[in-house]
Amino acid sequence: SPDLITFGESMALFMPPEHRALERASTLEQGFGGAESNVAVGAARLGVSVGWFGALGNDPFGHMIVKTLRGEGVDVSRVKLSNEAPTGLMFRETVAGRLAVHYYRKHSAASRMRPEDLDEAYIRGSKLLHVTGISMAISESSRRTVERAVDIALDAGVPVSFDPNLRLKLWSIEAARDALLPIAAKADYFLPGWDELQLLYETSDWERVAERLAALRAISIVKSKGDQTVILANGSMEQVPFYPADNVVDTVGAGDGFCAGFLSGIVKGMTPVEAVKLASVTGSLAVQMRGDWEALPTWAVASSRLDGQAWVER
Ligand code: KDG
Repeated sequence: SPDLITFGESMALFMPPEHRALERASTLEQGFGGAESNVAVGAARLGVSVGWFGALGNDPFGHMIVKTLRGEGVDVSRVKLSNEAPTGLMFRETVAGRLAVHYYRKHSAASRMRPEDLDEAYIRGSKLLHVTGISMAISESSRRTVERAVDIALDAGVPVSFDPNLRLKLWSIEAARDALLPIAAKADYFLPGWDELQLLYETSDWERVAERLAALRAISIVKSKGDQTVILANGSMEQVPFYPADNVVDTVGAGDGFCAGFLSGIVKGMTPVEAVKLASVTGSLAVQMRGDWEALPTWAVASSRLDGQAWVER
């Protein structure tokens, strides 16, 4: 098995040319995204052995996704191409400066994922399993699939990483709390944002949130608290300032880029603080191109940023 394994729904992504609303666009740029496959691409570029799986439609979009991931060096040997249901779609536009995402993913192939579809040996043979709350939101069977995968990993002594990835377009905050908090309680690495924590724990009081996090067995990485990342582990707290992001073009994917850097650092044997520094570089680079994962750096680029090396332009 690859060292890092993740799974979830990836969707074809369509975006109008900049400054156009979808209603008025006559052409759309095609790409794809999905929180977990974004992480997989990021890890592969950093030189980590990584596998992503999920169900896609046996259709042009499913083929585009699986071929691109394979080309990025992600192991896609466990991907299922379904003849019964299509690849999910999403459309993204910026209206009056605000991002708007439109999902067409109900009854998609991924939403039909079932626990029985999991290749248990593949998970047991890995070194780290990464799951996110999006797969718990898209359907009941997909939620059970995440729960089962987490149990398979933990039973086999494989650490589990969990990004809640709260998407309130997909479910209510109450349903999200019921599903996400038990996984946060089981995980080894918990990677929420401060905005998500306030919703999950129903308070904006940092002290109270920090207490809840301290009660978890996980190392908690609060990805974004102001312009810092906060690491809570074994009763201690550390803060790592963000790596500066210039040329911000598209902020979607920053969190996944961060996770890709963090998990890659952990797989490479870094301490959590070192892994967060790498994550801060990868997250800051993720936002500099349109699309979720296109701008994620190779190891050569990320490590030169970490070392503060000057960039030789030509
Ligand atoms: O984190 C980015 C994801 O939100 C995006 O790629 C799409 O997976 C996605 C989702 O369900 O929102």
